[in-house]
Amino acid sequence: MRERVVILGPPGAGKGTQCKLLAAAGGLLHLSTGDLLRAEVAAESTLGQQVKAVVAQGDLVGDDLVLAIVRNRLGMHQEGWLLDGFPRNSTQAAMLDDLLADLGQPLQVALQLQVSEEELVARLLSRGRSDDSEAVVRKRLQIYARQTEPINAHYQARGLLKCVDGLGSIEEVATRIRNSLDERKHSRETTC
Ligand code: B4P
Repeated sequence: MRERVVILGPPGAGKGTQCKLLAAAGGLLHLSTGDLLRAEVAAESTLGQQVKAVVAQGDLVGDDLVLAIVRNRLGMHQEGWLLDGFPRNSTQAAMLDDLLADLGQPLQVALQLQVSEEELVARLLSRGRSDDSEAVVRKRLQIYARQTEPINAHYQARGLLKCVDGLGSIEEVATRIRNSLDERKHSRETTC
């Protein structure tokens, strides 16, 4: 059976970086809501025009809009998948539970990448994306602490949460993630 995994963690934790590796190795769909929103902005679509300012300021895009994007993609894909950047708050977590129940595709693991704030700021400022100025990065970290981090408890209560140290080289982190997902197949123990 292919894996169905949510990757959680603050901005700059390396969710996108690690999902690309995992998806390539395991033949999984990598669904990044951030990438999909940036693609809409780049295409200057009607949707892109709506979300451009929101993303540039580091705020979260509306829940219904993001859910519509995820629903479309998952509905077309019955095999394994990695959700990167979604859910981002408790409303999106509840929406995802309902969507996966509708699709008959229960989540197997919510994997949280852990990185110190100092390292996150350094990574994001050196990446230099247009929403990576210091003020916007600090705002995104505050929104993460207020709205996204609390959803770890949602997954912990269901016995689905796994935590992985996101510090170290990209290859070291990838090995830790792989080991954590492999352990998961043999045990339902939550390790955070
Ligand atoms: P995202 O695209 O999700 O961006 P992110 O959290 O900044 O990136 P990520 O954690 O994936 O880090 P990455 O691998 O790139 O969100 C952007 C915006 O989109 C949000 O602010 C919001 O406006 C909107 N949005 C997205 N999803 C939404 C939702 N569900 N609801 C509402 N709004 C939503 O790594 C970062 C950097 O670190 C890279 O330069 C990378 O090379 C480097 N790096 C990675 N691993 C490293 C390692 N081990 N060591 C050193 N550097 C490393």
